[in-house]
Amino acid sequence: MVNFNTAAFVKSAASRVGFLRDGLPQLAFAGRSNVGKSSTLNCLCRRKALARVSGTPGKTAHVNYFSLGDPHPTAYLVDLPGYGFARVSKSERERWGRLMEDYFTDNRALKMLVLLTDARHAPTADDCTMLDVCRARGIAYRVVANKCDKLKASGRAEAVALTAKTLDVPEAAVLLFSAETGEGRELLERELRACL
Ligand SMILES: Nc1nc2c(ncn2[C@@H]2O[C@H](COP(=O)(O)OP(=O)(O)O)[C@@H](O)[C@H]2O)c(=O)[nH]1
Ligand SMILES: [Mg+2]
Repeated sequence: MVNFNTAAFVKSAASRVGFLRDGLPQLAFAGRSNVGKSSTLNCLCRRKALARVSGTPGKTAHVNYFSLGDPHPTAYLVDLPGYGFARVSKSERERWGRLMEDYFTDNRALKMLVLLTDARHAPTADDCTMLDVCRARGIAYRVVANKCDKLKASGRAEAVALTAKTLDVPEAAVLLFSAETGEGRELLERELRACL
């Protein structure tokens, strides 16, 4: 059984020539810049700084790979470049689009895409596009509404409903999560294990 505690950084790819194509299963994490992708990876792996947590989103996009399995990798966690940051140039956005397109093309090793959203806000058009890509390519996905520690207890059901409605998924596809408190971690871990 794959152990998330064994995660180790493998490499950063700036284009498809750097992609890992060794056939080992991949679990990818996508979402807007600053939504908490790196924090969620750290939370899953019970590490403080496996993936860098940044307060300054929008830097040059890379696909970051972390291996699971010790001593030999048996799967990868993949931190996909964030999107939706307003202050990036058109050429950077186009580079991001090509990188993502390349990552999803013919990637049979991709077992699950975890789409991270901010539980306090409606998902964006870019988030909807991400799920459309999954649907079009038959990639399994899970919606993780992060930062739920910031919700009032009375706002939780409403947050799930808004997220599900905006993304056009069943409410059961939305997991309230907090990388800060660890809420939802065990469930997400179980689900990720199950698709490896
Ligand atoms: N309150 C709260 N803050 C979070 C949570 N997850 C991430 N953050 C904060 O959100 C900011 C961006 O996190 P980061 O992981 O770098 O986002 P990324 O750009 O998607 O990788 C940081 O200041 C984190 O501390 C969470 O679950 N709750
Ligand atoms: Mg990050």
